[in-house]
Amino acid sequence: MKKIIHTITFPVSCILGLLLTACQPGKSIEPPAPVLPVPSENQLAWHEMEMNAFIHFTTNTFTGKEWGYGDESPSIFNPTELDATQWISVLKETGFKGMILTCKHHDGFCLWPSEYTEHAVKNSPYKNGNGDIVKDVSDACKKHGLKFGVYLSPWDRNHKDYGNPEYITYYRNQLKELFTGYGPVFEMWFDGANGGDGYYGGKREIRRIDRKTYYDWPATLDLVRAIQPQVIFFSDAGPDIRWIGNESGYAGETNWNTITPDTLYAGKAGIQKLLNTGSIDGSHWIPGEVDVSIRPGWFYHAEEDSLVKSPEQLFDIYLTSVGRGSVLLLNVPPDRRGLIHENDIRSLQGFRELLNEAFSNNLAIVATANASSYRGKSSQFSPENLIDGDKETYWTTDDDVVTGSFELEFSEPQTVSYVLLQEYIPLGQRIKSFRVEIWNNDQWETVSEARTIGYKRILQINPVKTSKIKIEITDSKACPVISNVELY
Ligand code: FUL
Repeated sequence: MKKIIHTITFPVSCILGLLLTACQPGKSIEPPAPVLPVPSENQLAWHEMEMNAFIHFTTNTFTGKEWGYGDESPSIFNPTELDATQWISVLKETGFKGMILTCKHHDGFCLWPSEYTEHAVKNSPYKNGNGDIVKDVSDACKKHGLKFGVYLSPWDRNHKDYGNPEYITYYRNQLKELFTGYGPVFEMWFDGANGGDGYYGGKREIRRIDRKTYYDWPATLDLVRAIQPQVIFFSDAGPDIRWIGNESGYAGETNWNTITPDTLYAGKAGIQKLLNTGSIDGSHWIPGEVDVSIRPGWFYHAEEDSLVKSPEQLFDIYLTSVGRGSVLLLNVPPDRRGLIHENDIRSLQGFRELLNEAFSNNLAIVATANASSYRGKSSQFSPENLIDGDKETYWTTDDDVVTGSFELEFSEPQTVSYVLLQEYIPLGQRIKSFRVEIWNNDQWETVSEARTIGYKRILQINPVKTSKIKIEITDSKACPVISNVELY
């Protein structure tokens, strides 16, 4: 009798407790509070693009220069086989989600028939002056489902008024043309190169501007936002996306999406390193974008045909950009015909094949997930969410738990070469350090250690056959929130 009372009373109180927690209306477990700052919806959409292309094309393509002086005659601009559909379909097939076109580079030549200047495609032999390359490209993007972005160089070595207030009106008028005439623009790229010598309407002199005040950026950005509120702005300093601090293709191994914009004034010592890593306590969400060219130069030069980056080099760049939580912006410059060169296409296709080979068989979906703990023991936050393929569900812990681990176990040992992790960044970037361990000879062995995850982290490990893998979170700003794990 005594025994029966014992077995009845103890479990009943337990079961009651569980039922009360699970069934009381309004008593479901609250999700974690966000760790500020967090990304805007437009920034989130940008993170999800992962790979975009840059297209550099202007008179430089025909002169062989990288920075045109501004005195190039429009008569030299004559791409005889230009086919924007070829550019965009190559990019689409090889996995790019958006592209950004140099509508005007530093030389001032406009790829659309701007009504505010004669230094434009309308005075070139291209389509007898009736061409509009911005339209061709934005239409091709719409047709193939790529997002379209605009680069309009603030520095203009052709314009007579550069350096004076009149130029700011000119620049803003051109932004109005581009933002009203060509459909939705996802990203606006403001180049940091500014001031110096140039043609400037025939004056051929050096003009310097005060980078902090000359452009009155807040008013310019307001003007663009009033036309297209969804656009995100790139510049060295943001406000929406920052430069990653180099043009070689790598984000910092530690890469915070947060940074304090006041520290970003150009010329400040150490700025490139700061841009490369962001800062753990940054006041704003300003993620880094990795811009790099498939060729040594940003513009096409025939003598660089043999120097196109190989598929393997592009794959490495993918790991150090997308694999470190950034977006890759890969420049693919059309040649003098107005086509993406065969060598570049071959490299892009090889790159796509390497990505497919490496990342098409996700072993995590056949694994079982367990964790050291999960928030309120609620299935809403359980480790199964790590491998359910739903980016909106996540594993997280109680508020006071900022370290902890989860394991993925296979029924049969599997060879793993890459570990891919994603934080649920709508609640902020939290994880400060973690390590990857594999089960080897009946014990855990550390195979990789890193600090940040962010939108996505891909760690390459020595290929190893193992029955289980553990991610040990060793430090976090608040309870860790991870939405996705993939193993390859
Ligand atoms: C730099 C420019 O000076 C280069 O020509 C190129 O456009 C690169 C993407 O940004 O600042």
